[in-house]
Amino acid sequence: MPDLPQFPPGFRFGVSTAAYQIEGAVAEDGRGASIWDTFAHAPGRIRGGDTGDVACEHYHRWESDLDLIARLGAGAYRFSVAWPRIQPTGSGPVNAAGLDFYDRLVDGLAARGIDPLVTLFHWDLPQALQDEGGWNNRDTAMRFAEYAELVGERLGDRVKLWITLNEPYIHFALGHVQGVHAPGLNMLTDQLPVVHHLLLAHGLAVSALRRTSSAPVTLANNYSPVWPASASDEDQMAAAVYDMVQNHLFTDPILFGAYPPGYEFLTTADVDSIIMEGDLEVISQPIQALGVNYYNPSLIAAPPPGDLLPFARLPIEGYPQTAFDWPVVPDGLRQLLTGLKERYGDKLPPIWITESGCSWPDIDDQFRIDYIAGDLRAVRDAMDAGVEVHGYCTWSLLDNFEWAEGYHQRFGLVHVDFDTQERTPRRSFEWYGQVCAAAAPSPDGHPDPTG
Ligand code: IFM
Repeated sequence: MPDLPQFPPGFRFGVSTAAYQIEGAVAEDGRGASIWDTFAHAPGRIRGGDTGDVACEHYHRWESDLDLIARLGAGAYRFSVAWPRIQPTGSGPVNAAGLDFYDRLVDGLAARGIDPLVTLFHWDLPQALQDEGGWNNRDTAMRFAEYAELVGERLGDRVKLWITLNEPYIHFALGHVQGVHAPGLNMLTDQLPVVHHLLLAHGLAVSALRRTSSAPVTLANNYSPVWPASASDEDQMAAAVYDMVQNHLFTDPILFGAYPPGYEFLTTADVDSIIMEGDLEVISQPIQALGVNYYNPSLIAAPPPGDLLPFARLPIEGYPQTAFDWPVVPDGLRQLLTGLKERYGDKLPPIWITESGCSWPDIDDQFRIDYIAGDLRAVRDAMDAGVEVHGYCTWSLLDNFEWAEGYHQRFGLVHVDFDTQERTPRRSFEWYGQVCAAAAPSPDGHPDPTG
């Protein structure tokens, strides 16, 4: 093992990706359009005019990409299923070719001894559902449950961990409030329906997956420890609101069966017209793991006078910065993990770090090695403080389509030349391979991801 603390037997190391960011082949084999196809093709939305049309051509290169994961020696691969490949318009009969693709992928992983960890929604909502109101429409949650059932029926015998939603907070905040991600909305009031329907979709999908698979189910939230900018009442208050929205809004309803105090500011409507009787029971049914994505803390101050948001995010200075200008604060991961344990206590299921990584372009990327090592030490520190963590997936296997930043940010252990599609493992690939190789098997040899 490189210079890192030991992880307990059975702790898993993996890599993560997502469909729209790597697959390409957006018009092949019956795939329908997603909100990201529409958004990326709208002028001025994505840096450099990039789109996910081709991305890493993973749809065609999946076998050699799985060979790379096998060469890395990772025990788990987290990928997402593109809903518009399974149901091109988000409802109705299955598109067999789409489901067959993921079936082959899962079999390909099994053949290489890699556990599939499957995300059902990594932001690529079928455009036809957006045309009906998207997550603002309660019906989208029902459609998501049907989609989850279709995928569960087909892959449920082999998947090792289900992740219903990826980062609902980011999808909500960047896609529906700030408008810098698809679907590009700027909803400044009445945001609660989007939040609630995402949570309801999660809950209904848990039921669908329980009917079709015995694998554990979770969702992956992007958490960020919140640092108030000062001790002033105004900054403390703004920080508390921010903490509620980013860290509690998509977790309290699931683990406590109730929205966090203060959530009502998200709507001017009567909340009972949005949260129907029985919804919170559906949302709060047991999950067997909690997915944690971590990138950096948030420094929060009171907003400038007249601002529409109740908080302001300030830059964090005095730390190294990634190529994306994100501060590198590994101890933030320890803070957030111990904070989750403090808040949720016995209700907190075992944690999987479903993402952690950085944008760094060099092939000789000591920066990324240090970054991942820092986060792994933070995870180990949190475990020593009593937090149960079962696995760690780094973001990402490959350089890929980084949403509004197009191909300008490179998060991969493997460099991708987007002109030739040539893959070149970075130095971090070899290093992370040593981390994976040093993982101690569980006493029974091959653990269940939450076992
Ligand atoms: O690329 C994204 C991923 O899709 C979701 N989590 C954060 C990553 C880096 O921005």
